[in-house]
Amino acid sequence: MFQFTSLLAAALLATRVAGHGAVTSYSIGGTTYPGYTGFSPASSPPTIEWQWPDYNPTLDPSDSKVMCNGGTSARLSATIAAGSKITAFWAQWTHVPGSVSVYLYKCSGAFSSCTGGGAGWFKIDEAGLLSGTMYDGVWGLGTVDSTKQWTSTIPPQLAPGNYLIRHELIAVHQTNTPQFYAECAQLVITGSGSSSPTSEYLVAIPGYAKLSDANVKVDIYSEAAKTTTCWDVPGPPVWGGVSYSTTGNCNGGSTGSSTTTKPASSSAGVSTSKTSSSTKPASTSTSSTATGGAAL
Ligand SMILES: [Cu+2]
Repeated sequence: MFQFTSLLAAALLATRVAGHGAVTSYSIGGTTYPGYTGFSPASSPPTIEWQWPDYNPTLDPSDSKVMCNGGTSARLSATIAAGSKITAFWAQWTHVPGSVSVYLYKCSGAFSSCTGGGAGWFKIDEAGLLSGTMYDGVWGLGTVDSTKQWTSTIPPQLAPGNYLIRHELIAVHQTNTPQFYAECAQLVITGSGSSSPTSEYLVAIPGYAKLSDANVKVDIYSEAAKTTTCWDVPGPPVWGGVSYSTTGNCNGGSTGSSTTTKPASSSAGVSTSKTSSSTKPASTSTSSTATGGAAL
């Protein structure tokens, strides 16, 4: 018994160490951009990725670490054309139930002064419960587990500028204890687009989700989960996404949409001027910024 217990403890410890992960590199147009590889922050070699202190999950989305895993700034940036693909790589990952989300944040100026603060984050890609039930269905996070990578397309209509990109994995294998893993990198997005998301797509991180939210604190081993076939990925609805899947979302995100693919030319939520407010999804109940509506 003692031996079994010791082995179990050792196994659990190993799982704890090996079970986590973080984005460790990026690829754009065939060029690999090394990221940070962990546990010993170093300024050399410089990277495009904000250096994070450890692989450990953030357990409360109100923790500031949830934004970029505690990272601050980076010395480099990568250039990518709007409409192009970026792939993030995880050196290790083991969790299957949960989601992948990808966010952007437009810096108002230089990266050195870009903190990611305020309601400026918007989601461009996500994959949650793709089919089946929460108990034993197919999860977007399973793709990261099996391939150790995730590819997204920068919305082609997006206005150029300096942006942060944030890859967020939310692992829900632990009962009522979601684990958030997010890392950020610096992108110079080029192109001739002139669009940016309207306010209902913009969130502050932290602030975008609460631990008490029904879609955040979940028990995938409950009896109810065995018959639950949808789950809303935490955070705002996807803006300007290309070929992302809302299959398995209870409400197609929070937009009420049930489409599985949004065309690149979709005008939903697109704003080319600060006064545009006519394209809000019908189910959005938040008030406009003009009337003091609080950011999510
Ligand atoms: Cu883990």
